[in-house]
Amino acid sequence: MGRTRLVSAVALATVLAACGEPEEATMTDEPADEADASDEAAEEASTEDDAEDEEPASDGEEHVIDLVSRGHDFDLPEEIPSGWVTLRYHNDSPETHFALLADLPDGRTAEDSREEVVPPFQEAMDLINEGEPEEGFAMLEELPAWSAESVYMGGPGFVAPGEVAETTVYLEPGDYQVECYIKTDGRFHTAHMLEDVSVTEGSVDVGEPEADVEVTLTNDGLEIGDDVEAGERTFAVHFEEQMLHGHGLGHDVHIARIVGDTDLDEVAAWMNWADPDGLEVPAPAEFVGGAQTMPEGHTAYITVDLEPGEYAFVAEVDEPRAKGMLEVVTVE
Ligand SMILES: [Cu+2]
Repeated sequence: MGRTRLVSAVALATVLAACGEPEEATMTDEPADEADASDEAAEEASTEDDAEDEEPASDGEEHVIDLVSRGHDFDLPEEIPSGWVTLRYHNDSPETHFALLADLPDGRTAEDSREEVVPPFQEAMDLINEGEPEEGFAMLEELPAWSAESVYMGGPGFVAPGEVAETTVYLEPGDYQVECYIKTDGRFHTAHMLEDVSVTEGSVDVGEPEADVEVTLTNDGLEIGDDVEAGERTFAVHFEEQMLHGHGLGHDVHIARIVGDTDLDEVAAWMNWADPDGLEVPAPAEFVGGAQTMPEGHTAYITVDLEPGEYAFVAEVDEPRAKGMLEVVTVE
């Protein structure tokens, strides 16, 4: 689970009072660090803009990094070059997973997260599962201050067993970690699915991908710009606005095939990790990828091979339907 503070709708007011601006809380909830983190985020956004200006449009070339899960694990390179990177995630395991990158504060590693961040989240979840949500959310007071300085920088969304998903993001050099916090029997996968990855200065000369369909995420919902045709399609996911939702995280988007027995109410309810049934395997739908949460102003690209049929585009937030963050698309 992430470094952003966990908050329930119940605990939201308390946590926000302690943490400052809600919009900033996805990047930092320590007032002393707010300015630094904001600057950093602004710098990242402007660097990305520069890169977009300077680099030629992609001529189909990609820099692909393969990630593989065979169980509760990640197999990936220790180092990847900065720039536009396509993360191709092979889920060779029997459970749904994802691969979320976080840019860690200087000097921090996945080991620090394992020791100081994962345990309070698991204890919180255990208490929520035991019917003690207030005590559970209180556990998140135990999170170390540095954890709030991590910045989620996207990555492949939910991927069903046996599927391969591709998500392209722009990565600045730095020390990152990759994690999955799906749950099995109430236990976050993060206990094992949490690895360091270093993004190095050696920038690769690959342009920004070209999209077939634009997807826009604002605080008012998700919008899909065009009709979607069957075949291999690339979606540009624009994080036009970002906010802290009731479960303590920003929004994102995941794509699920709707088949005969897919229950969209069940899919919507599954999107809240702080619910005992939320993010618990087996997933209620066959997910084929997505774009994990990023700060406002960033864009991620999802490339997916779509068969004709219906698909749900849904954000991993509490109450995605009420928030306009669950859209059904007919692919023809
Ligand atoms: Cu997982």
